[in-house]
Amino acid sequence: MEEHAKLKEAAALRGVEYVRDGMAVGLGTGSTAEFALRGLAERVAGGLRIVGVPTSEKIAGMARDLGIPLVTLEDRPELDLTIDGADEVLLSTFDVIKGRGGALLREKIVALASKQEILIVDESKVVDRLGEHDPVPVEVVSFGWGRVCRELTALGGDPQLRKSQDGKPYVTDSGNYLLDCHFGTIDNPRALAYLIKAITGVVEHGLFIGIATRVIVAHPEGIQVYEKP
Ligand code: A5P
Repeated sequence: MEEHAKLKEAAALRGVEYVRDGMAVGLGTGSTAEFALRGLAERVAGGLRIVGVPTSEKIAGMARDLGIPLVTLEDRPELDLTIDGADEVLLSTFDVIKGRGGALLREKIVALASKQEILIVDESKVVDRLGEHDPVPVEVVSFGWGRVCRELTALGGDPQLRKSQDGKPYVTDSGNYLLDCHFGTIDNPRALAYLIKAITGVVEHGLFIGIATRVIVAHPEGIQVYEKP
């Protein structure tokens, strides 16, 4: 396994240690979250009794194949914890960008239903300012997406419609489009989050503000666990 993947796996397996018998667990999306899913499945095979709420159709399918029992948020409106990856993390505030994997809407709904949101990342995800490397993905209804683009441009976002490999617009699990917005470094993520959410046609965005409760960062030298500041 390449070094980067090893770090993702190390962070994921540390995250899985927080899962206890009887918990309802949000199952994140992305390559790091998939390592956590496999770690969780091993514990389930060993007798751990949990139920999971998946944040994407892909993770739901993997969880079923791995033997992790699934429920919906209607069955379990309050979850004990969620384990998920992230694209950029600001450790000073726990503000985060998520959504490169396209699952930000369900990820945010599940995170908000959870008492704890545990983020598992390799050190490359830790930034000094949000927006350093990654765009902010914005999920929008497909009808009139061009108009929303203009509003996001007015906010300085330089939105790009995300495309699938076949060149057609990428469609999320909830049937929406994604606009990847390149704001550059973001001075005030909370204010930007409000401004984006206020645009009619926006369903949700990838700025996760005040949601994460614990961040697990894997470095080549070892793991560091950060609690909400
Ligand atoms: C999925 O929509 C994203 O929010 C992921 O959590 C994020 O892209 C991290 O992905 P990796 O773990 O694959 O880096």
